[in-house]
Amino acid sequence: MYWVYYLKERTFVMIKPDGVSRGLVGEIISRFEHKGFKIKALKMFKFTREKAEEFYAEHKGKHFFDKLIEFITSGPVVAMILEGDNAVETVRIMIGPTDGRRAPPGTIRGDYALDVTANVIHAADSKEKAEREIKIVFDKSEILE
Ligand code: D4T
Repeated sequence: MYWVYYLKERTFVMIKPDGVSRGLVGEIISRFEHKGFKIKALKMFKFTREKAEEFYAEHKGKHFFDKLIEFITSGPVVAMILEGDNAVETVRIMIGPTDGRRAPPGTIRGDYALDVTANVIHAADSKEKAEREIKIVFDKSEILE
């Protein structure tokens, strides 16, 4: 018997409206599954303006805030909770830097994004943010133990 031990860290990931409309949902989820993450929750929904402003509250007042809210409410998103060793940092490495034009090939943004707003995917950048975002998007009953 071979046992794999890992720390059960979880993170919040969201495929943005451009990723959904371009048909990248399956491809992106596959990457995370192939890497070894377990999906603990998954749903497709459309942000209301109010929820979007709550989700991105830390960016309120920044020059790109209105554009960001317009974009994230423009169509459905696919949100998920991924669990695995070092999930927060490893998923951030897999998605690449914010600006798709500068993201290295092999990262999700590097392979699929050519913009800084429409950049296909979001992932929490700390454990605290992951828990905050999970609370905003998921009901407890939607999350596997
Ligand atoms: P997210 O939160 O989507 O994973 O992005 P990052 O963590 O990589 O980047 P961020 O918090 O700096 O930005 C949040 C969100 O705003 C959009 N954005 C950002 C934008 O439209 N214009 C900009 O100039 C910046 C910096 C993209 C992601």
